[in-house]
Amino acid sequence: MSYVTSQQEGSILLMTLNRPEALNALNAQVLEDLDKALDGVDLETVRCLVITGAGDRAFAAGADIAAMADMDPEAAAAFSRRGNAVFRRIESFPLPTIAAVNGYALGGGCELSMACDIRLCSENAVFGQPEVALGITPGFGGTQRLMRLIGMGKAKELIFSARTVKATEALEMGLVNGVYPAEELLPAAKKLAARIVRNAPIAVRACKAAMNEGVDQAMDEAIVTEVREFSGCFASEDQKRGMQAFLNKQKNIEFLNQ
Ligand code: CO8
Repeated sequence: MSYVTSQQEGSILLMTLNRPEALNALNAQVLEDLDKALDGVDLETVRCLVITGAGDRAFAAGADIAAMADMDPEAAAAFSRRGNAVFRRIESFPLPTIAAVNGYALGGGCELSMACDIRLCSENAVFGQPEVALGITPGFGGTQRLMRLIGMGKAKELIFSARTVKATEALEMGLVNGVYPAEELLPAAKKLAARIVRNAPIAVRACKAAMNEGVDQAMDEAIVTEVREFSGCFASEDQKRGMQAFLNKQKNIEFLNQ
């Protein structure tokens, strides 16, 4: 029995946090199972990950408060390091990732969604980093990723006040890319994934690497990163196929991931 289930549909892998009785709260076992689910991704056949939560109430309502209540600073550091390591692995995973946020994404749940490349959410979604109301800081990347996504001022407002935001406000502040009625969320995430996986996988991966690396670099260094990723594509079969197809006015070509 795992707290994370994986279901492959063509070249899209749907990963579901499966602990609905606790609103998919993240304890050590859920983090472990998430890590194992990433180990199990077949990079030959999967081209995009969609991550969601089981049930109709929550993506994840945070790190498990019951599990954290009696931690000392050493145990808290170990838990924070573990969560950060798994989320960093998701952020730098060599495939595009979409969070389909179906309800609460609080604390660690918001942090998990932010480790994904793109966030789509349901109309009943609620985002926030309410940790200071519990006497702690965000500990799975929230103090770092929220400000990168929505800007320092807004991020400080939300984190210092522990205020949560509903889907429409999350959309306005750029935290999510789209809001859908609950039943349309997964279809919309899969539709976006299907659009992504039609493109040359090596090029998509290279774009992700260039953007993830470049965002923390000075522009002169970031351009070097882009040149590396751009030129690397020219060693692929798919670059030749893609460009030949254009020149031959061929449509709907299939990329080989080679
Ligand atoms: N941890 C553990 N259990 C949870 C959590 C959680 N974060 N959230 C919900 N649950 C459980 C509830 O205890 C309840 O269980 P039970 O039925 O056994 O009592 C069940 O899920 C359903 O929840 P509620 O009854 O509370 O449902 P409501 O509809 O009344 O409320 C809320 C929904 C508003 C989402 C509410 O559950 C809530 O406020 N949850 C906590 C949200 C929160 O504060 N999240 C942040 C947690 S801290 C964090 O994520 C820090 C990350 C970094 C950690 C670093 C490590 C050191």
